[in-house]
Amino acid sequence: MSQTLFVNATLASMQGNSGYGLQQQAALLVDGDRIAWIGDMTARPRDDSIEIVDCEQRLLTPGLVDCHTHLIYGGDRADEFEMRLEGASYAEIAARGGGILATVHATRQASEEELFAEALPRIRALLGEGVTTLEIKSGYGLDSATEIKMLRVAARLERDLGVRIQKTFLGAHALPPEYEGHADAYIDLVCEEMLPQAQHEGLVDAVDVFIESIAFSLEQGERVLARAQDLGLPVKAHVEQLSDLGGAAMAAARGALSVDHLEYLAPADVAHLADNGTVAVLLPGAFYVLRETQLPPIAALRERRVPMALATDANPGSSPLHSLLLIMNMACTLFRMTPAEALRGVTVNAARALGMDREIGTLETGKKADIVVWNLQRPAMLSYRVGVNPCRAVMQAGRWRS
Ligand code: DI6
Ligand code: FE
Repeated sequence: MSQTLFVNATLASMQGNSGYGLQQQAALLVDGDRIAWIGDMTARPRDDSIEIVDCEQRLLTPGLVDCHTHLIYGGDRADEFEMRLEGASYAEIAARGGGILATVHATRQASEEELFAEALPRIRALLGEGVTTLEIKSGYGLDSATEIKMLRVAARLERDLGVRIQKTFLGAHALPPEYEGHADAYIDLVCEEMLPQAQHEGLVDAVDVFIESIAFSLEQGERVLARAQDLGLPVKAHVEQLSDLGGAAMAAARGALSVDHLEYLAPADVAHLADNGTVAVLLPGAFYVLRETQLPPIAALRERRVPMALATDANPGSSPLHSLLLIMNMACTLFRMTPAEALRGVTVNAARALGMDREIGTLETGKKADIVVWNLQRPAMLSYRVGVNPCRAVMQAGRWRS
């Protein structure tokens, strides 16, 4: 099995409960697809058969993790972008049958091949900045066939690009037009037909639901999560994005991996996340695009030591963004998070949000060798500079990405 030894590295290992877990003058040994040893340069293994990579003091981090995306979809929503510039709100556009439903229409029309081709440049943009694991949700089909079509595209992206993808079923993302006025009947369909079918095809790693005034009620959301858990699947939820319906407390009480968005989360409800080990996934891209002014309760999350993750929320409506480095900058600039919190948000805490933290998210002996070499020396530089991609090389599970 091949071995690679990184020498003269500055490691942001992300081990420990805060900060970067920084190690200067470090060496790291990869054996096969895993990290086999990390230590001081002076104690490095010396064996002529090992391939040596001299990092020349460059920064090494774990592969980045984008734990919340909707990057498979048909069409675009540039027209709504223009409508919002003329004063229409995101919720008003949704109420008029635009928004998520406009994308549902385009996604139903698109072939699997077209969805794959359209998703490629988006996912490549993420990978080019050091992403080695991402999550992709369904939710623009809202019928069994189209939800399954989307999840198949996600599975094919994983296979063809050699990147790790968590496939999340989001059948309860919006009410499809054919069920208007019959939301409970649609939830029955999601629970009894759509989700079991998608799971039967081996396409579901986790289940999500959108609990919001423009989507589903707390009670409907809970039915979906309960059904998912009956089927043995991990759950998460879009909650408190535009208003406070109490979704975070409900999902956390059910042991959700994460609750996502959270601008309208009441600081008092942060305790539910802390008590249940639920990750707070913050999405500054949607905050920025929708010109939201209500900030998520960062101080309360920090105080209760709730792990905060960050993600692109890449989607055609509220976050047409495909740069995790830009998201880190936004988290610092808009949410006043520290650069260390931002990097934890796209590594160790994002891995936790996917339930994958035993395998990825830190540079640690025994974990998968997902490693990014940056043309940088200091980790704060990742959040600081915008528009220059400092990614030098990416190793995924022990193999260099070409
Ligand atoms: N919240 C979001 O930000 C995305 N989905 C969701 O539930 C937006 C989806 C879209 O506008 O297409
Ligand atoms: Fe989302």
